[in-house]
Amino acid sequence: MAAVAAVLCGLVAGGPSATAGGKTAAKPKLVSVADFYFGPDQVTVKRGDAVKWVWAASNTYPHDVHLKQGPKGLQHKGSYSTRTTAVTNARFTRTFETPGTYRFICTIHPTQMKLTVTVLKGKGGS
Ligand SMILES: [Cu+2]
Repeated sequence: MAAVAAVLCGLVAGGPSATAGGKTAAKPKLVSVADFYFGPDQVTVKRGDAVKWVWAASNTYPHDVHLKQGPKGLQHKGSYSTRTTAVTNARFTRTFETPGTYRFICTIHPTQMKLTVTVLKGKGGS
């Protein structure tokens, strides 16, 4: 039957489909966890970007990263804090999907070690 051939031709037409979007490969912002400061102590990222904390090799005191206050409606708040109180050789990376202001401290040195992360509404990676 001729009708079958016509249907097959219709399926082949159309050419290659457009590839969807580009990869979001923005590098994380680095924050040093040191005796007794976060460096820098203020970081601004776009929504979807990550912050990576790196414990300094020169540390002689233990430190952690603890989210003291996050934006309203933030889910899984506990996942923004480390469980470790490492001295050196520790890393902690967290991706920020909820815009707003995040205030971090080291629970061992809460008055000295403070960090503010601001997450902008615009999507990162462009
Ligand atoms: Cu500390």
